[in-house]
Amino acid sequence: WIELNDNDVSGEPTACRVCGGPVRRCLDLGRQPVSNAFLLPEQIADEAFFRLEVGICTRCTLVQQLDVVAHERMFRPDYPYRSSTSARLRRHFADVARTLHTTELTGPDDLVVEVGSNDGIMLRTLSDAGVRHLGVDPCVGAGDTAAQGGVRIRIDYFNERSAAEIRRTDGPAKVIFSANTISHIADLGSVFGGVDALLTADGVFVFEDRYLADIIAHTTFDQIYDEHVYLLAVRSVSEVAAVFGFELIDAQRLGVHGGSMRYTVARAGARPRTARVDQLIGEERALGLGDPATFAGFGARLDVIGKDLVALLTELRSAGMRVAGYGATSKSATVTNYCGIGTDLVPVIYDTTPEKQGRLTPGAHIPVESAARFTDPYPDYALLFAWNHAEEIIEREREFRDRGGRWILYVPDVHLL
Ligand code: DWN
Ligand code: ZN
Repeated sequence: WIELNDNDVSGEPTACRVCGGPVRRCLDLGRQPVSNAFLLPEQIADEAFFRLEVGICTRCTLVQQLDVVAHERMFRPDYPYRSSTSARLRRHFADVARTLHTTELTGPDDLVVEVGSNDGIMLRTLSDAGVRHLGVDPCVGAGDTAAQGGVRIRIDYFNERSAAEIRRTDGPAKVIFSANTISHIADLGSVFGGVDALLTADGVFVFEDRYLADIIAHTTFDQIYDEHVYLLAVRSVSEVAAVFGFELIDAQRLGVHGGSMRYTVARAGARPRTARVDQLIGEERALGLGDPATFAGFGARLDVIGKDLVALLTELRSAGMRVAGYGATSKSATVTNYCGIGTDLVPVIYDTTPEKQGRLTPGAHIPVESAARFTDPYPDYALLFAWNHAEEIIEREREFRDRGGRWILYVPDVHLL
């Protein structure tokens, strides 16, 4: 294996990436691979790793990784993740589209731009409704799928440059939307610079992301991997927006991905701020979210999960049980590599994504096979790495349990279903 060198990681910040305040290091998840770089066996020798460490800015409370993998290495043309594999997410984003349409995109010519539009899961609904739109995403494969679904796509990173070009060709955007992408962009100045270049005077920048309070409450430590440069919360988003001349005017909790938040940002002073923002900031203060000590407890809990999981898998192996993984998620990279789980404990992971099948998981090198083969024959135990889709997967695979199979979950603690 090779270490990412200085060209690939941006180095340990001595100061907050956004406000310049002091960053206190609080969590070390060790040597980790690029979480969506699924490999062919001949690529193992060139696999790159980085140190996954998290710190918190004691000034603006922004939780951030210390070493950041270059975005070109993570969001390559063949980036395999597809949002539309989940029925729940398809419903969620159709709802998002309808809400934006009825509340913000009310003019006949209003433009919506999505940052990180993936396979068009959200824009598809707005395209069908005849709304002017553009998806911006650097990943060609996902973009092609979106385009086939009738979504207008620009294969590109979103930043000041691309945003200014879009403004020239398409005019200003009434809404800039993004889901699970803003936390993936280390240079938040380039994001807000792009929003500044593209948004109308009274437009909104709406984005969803995993919520730090839920990550801490449920010890979902596997939400920490290379792509999640930031673990966002209401207070930190409010501070970040202010640094760039914007204001967080609303925040709304969401159930997806184990607990998320929808942030609505406007130009400073352009729109009234709801009472919900300050209320949530107060709740975060009470939870100690801005306090480095909170992460010490989190680190201790995740260590217990890791040890319990390895102990259970080892015990099952000794008992001659057949164990398989389900869902070759990005999150599974953190779990397998942090806990040292390889093919000896989990010989295969089943997944519905064709782009991942026939490849090996990053770092742990567990083969990924089609989810259609899960039944052939059923394992005795299935370790559910896609726990955020538990309801829909357990329902679809109900025959597994009917025949005596058991699901292993590891958040908020190791348990069987
Ligand atoms: O933020 C991110 C989120 C939104 O998506 C990205 N950084 C990357 C990605 O994270 P992830 O890989 O952890 O996402 P999921 O949604 O937990 O991935 C689910 C995986 O499980 C996919 O590979 C598809 C697979 N799957 C399956 O095999 N059967 C999913 C469903 C719903 C199924 O029924
Ligand atoms: Zn800061």
